[in-house]
Amino acid sequence: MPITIVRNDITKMECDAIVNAANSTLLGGGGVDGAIHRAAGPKLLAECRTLGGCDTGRAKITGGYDLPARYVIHTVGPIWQGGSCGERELLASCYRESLRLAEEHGCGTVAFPLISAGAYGYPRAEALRVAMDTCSDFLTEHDMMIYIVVFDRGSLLVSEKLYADIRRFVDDNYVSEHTDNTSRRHFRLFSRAAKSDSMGGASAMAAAMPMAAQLNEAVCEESAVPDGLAEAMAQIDESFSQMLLRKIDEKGLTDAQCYKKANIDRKLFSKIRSDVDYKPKKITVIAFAAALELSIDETRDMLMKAGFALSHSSKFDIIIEYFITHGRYDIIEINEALFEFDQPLIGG
Ligand code: AR6
Repeated sequence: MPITIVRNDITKMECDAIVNAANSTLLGGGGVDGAIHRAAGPKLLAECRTLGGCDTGRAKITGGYDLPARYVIHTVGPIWQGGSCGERELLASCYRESLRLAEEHGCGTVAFPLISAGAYGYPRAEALRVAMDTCSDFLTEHDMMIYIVVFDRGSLLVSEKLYADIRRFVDDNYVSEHTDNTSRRHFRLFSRAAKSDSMGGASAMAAAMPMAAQLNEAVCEESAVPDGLAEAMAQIDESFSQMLLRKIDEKGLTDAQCYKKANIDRKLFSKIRSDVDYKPKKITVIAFAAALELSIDETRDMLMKAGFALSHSSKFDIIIEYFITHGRYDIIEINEALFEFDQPLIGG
């Protein structure tokens, strides 16, 4: 997946480069800057001394020394002054300049902290939005894996209103399903089947397959190929891959427009394109459904082609349903919300 949000200490990230939220002296400080210098060791400071500082919105690169990362890219974010002093453009420039340096040094994976969102006071949700928008713009022209590393639980990463709306939607749907006895029985059966569905693993349907296979075996005892099976197989439905390619054409998108919008990398898309029976992960199907702006029925249909469903027994599914039924298809926004609710992110 080309861009993803993770919760981690950036000094532990095993990337080609990690980015440091530095100050203009480049001689170390508190926050993530202090953590990076501590983990990299004194040779990092020695190299930083040779760089002659750095302007706000610009970036410079050094070795990673004792860090798992090969390089540290030092960038200086703007100090938040209320938002009308060019902070957004300067912050976007930090991401752009860092990515440019990363590319010049052949980096395939880069991890950013939320620059300016600590001591420099940039509101977290807005800082995240600038990070996501700038990185995804960069990815429309370049191939790279970008991690946005969020360290602590602080203020919300999505707007309070959106958070409250989703919370209400989840509560309404989750509760109604669980107050009904019949549904509760269904839920138990479903969740047993779904135990192996780790979003990326076998689907609930696939998990239920052994039972279906046993039944089939009993039915088939007398003849190797039961009557009608060959005919039924000949009428097999359109596959996930076929449906995806058809929908891309119907929406008038190019393949690249679609997979980039879906936050899926080119290699994964090529695999799907070249294998008519490709079995995608659930998070991949949903990312394509959002990129193609499918209705909720079309989304269910596409999920079914891959052996998945949307259920009210899963918070992840309800959040996806919220965004699709509200016609909100921005993958960045969906992922920010999923992250906030501790759910897996969508994409490749
Ligand atoms: N891993 C990932 N993120 C971290 C870590 C970590 N180990 N530690 C903190 N953060 P800040 P700024 C997050 O203050 O706002 C320094 O003194 C933190 O929660 O480090 O750009 C410099 O020398 C926050 O979300 O950087 C400058 O003087 C984000 O990193 C000044 O602070 C950035 O917080 C720069 O301020």
